[in-house]
Amino acid sequence: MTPFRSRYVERSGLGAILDKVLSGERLSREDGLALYRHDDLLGVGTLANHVRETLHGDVAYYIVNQHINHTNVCVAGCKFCAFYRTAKQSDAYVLSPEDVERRMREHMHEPIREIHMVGGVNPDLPFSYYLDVIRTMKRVRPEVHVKAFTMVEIAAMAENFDMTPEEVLRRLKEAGLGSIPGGGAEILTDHAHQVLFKGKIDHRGWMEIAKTAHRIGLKSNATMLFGHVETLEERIEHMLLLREAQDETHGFMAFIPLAFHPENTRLSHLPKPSAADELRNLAVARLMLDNFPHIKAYWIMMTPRVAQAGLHFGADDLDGTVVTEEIYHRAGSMSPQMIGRHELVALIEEAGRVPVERDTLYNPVEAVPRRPPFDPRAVSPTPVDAAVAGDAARA
Ligand code: V47
Repeated sequence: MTPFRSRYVERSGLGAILDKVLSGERLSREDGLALYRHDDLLGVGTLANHVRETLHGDVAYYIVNQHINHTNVCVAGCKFCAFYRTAKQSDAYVLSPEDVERRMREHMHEPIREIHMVGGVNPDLPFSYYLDVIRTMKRVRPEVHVKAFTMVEIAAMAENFDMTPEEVLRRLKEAGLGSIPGGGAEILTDHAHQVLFKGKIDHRGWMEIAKTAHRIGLKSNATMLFGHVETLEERIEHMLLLREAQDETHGFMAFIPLAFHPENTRLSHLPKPSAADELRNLAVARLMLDNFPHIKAYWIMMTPRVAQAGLHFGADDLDGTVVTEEIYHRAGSMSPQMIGRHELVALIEEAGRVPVERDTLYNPVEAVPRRPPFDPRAVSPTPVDAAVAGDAARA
């Protein structure tokens, strides 16, 4: 960290946490709470930015992907959700494998590397539906990585089809599943579970399935839905549970804080979290989750501009181009449904970072930076750093 920045962090009253960060000491529960309560957001952001730059230099990742929500029918009844419908409602839907194929074929001209598929807990679908949908996606685009079905959906499949979660995961993997998205975690505490989403698995169930997936070689992400009924203590508890699990499995790729969008939900009276709160959550996550390689500023949720600022508050990834997203748009998201690859690249460059297109597992697809790269000798090399350094040497 530059002397100017470390003086700034010290003067803002974060000297003790700065010392821990610089010496690589793990932050405690109390440190996490202090970061949430500290009144100087820029001080917290400067600390997080230091960790982010130590891990990733100036690189910011993006992916060209397509989101497909296969059904909005759901029996979980989560209070924060504007997306779900009961099977009898007129706008309830299920996409058949043929519908999924049609949606994919509309975008065959784009270099899509990932399909991100999540949906409701729909008890009317047979297990063969999930296998067919995955096989269809792999037939239409064999090179595409299928990141699909939350831990909650996996748990429901195990229960409905009388299988263990491991059996479900193994069979989905055999059909072509590549990894698991991070949804359904919400806030991993009993209080939040009771108040908001008692119709689905609690933190024990979510974590058990995440660990099982990791054990059989499926990586996953982890989200945190914040800004509703949870306390700051619960946000830290959520992160500590994830950090502990990651020490055990090393299977999480990215952490994604999701700000609650209240519109059209049963909690529509609540205010939407501020942009400052969104930035602070990225920063606290980057500092607390010292064993998570990536922190994602999900632009579709945060808006492109706030996500761009997030690249200086701990985030190293903006996620993807995202074609037709429904969960947040039903809940009042004002973001566009899709931005082109060039716009994503421009957003990253405008933020003073080096865009690197990645695949789902964070392997760089195209490691040629458009701006002069950061000094690779200043940080420990990641695969991307090494690729960037190699390109610079060849130029
Ligand atoms: O679990 C639902 C959230 C999640 C609302 O793994 C809401 O790369 C805000 O899994 N306001 C599903 N959030 C989305 C998801 C995801 C998204 C982006 C990236 C990845 C990844 C995964 O959406 C749900 C829930 O936490 N959600 N309703 C709402 N009104």
